[in-house]
Amino acid sequence: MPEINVAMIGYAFMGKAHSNAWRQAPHFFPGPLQPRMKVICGRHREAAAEAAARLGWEEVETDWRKVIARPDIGIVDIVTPGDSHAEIAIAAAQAGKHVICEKPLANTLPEARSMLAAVKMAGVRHMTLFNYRRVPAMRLARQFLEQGRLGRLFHFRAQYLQDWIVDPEFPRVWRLDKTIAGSGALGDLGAHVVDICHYLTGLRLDKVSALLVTMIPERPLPDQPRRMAPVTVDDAALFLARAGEMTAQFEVSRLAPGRKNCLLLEINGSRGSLRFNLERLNELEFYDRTQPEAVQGWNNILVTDARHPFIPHWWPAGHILGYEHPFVHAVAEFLEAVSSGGEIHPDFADGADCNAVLDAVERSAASGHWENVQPLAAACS
Ligand code: SOE
Repeated sequence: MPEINVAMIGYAFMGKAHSNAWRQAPHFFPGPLQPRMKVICGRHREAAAEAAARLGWEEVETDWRKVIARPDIGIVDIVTPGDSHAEIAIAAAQAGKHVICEKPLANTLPEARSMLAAVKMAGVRHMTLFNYRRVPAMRLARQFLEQGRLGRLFHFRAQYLQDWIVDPEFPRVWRLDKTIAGSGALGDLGAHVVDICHYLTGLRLDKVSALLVTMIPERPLPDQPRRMAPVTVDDAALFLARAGEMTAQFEVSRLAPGRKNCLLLEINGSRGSLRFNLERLNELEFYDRTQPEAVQGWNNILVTDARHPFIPHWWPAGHILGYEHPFVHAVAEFLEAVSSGGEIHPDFADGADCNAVLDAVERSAASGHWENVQPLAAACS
């Protein structure tokens, strides 16, 4: 089977999730291309070497430019903080590499547009890794929506809540610094639910009215706990949106005690409704109004049967999946797209669509008015 060498730039939390995916994909989704975990890249050699040994990468490099210049590398997987996504992805595309990039695609809309233009110009395959699209229950939900089982769409409702920065003594880590992270809960959590809204409904959010709040404006520096530094991103974001006639509402926060990684969705249509909770990710709730009235009620579907998406590759019915599996699905489908030259979603256009919504949210929070989501530039279409 032909091999393709993969280089991963970055090695922290997402580096662990992606490394596991590269390792597992060929075992559970044997496909046309065998990925080889060739080189991992990080600025600090010792830490990168430790990650390489633990996560299973063959070589270590400290300069991503050297990685991209290597002719033996076929895929570049970017898991660094958002401030370096654009530079690395554009250089990788220009060097003819296929590119995977963690979400959000970029810290700003202009950067996202340049990234999209670069991959299109280079003719390489590209993917924004919104992992939740490949939770089996999410793909099943999408099938229901495509089949018209919800009818005319009225409302999309999403909350994504975490609690890891509730303590005011929690340090001002990079995710709380706008120059590195771009935004706070908005880009980190809001990006996921905006993308899921686009994915499930097939509609694009077109206008928003938003509020961004920072409740804990300064925190101790990680390496100097007696010195305080300003938090320059939002702790929480709330926004209303429209996609044509459908209304959408979003609440994302990292200040919600008890909510660990709680992504809740509800979609209401003329024929029924869907509900999903990421902390119960093997389940999808469906209310079908077309059933006889006497039996109408919420059905809780355990999405672990062989007829459900992705499941035949894993375990027998009822043997549940977890957080790491959607990353495996993403990598396996990306390898297929690289091999066939076919389309893969979410691509950089989907990533840029999401950035366009985040951009409108930031403008609306600043202006206090409804703001239109800018369409992607014609140059990118
Ligand atoms: C933030 O805590 C975070 O790790 C996000 O960055 C991920 O995208 C999300 O999947 C889980 O939460």
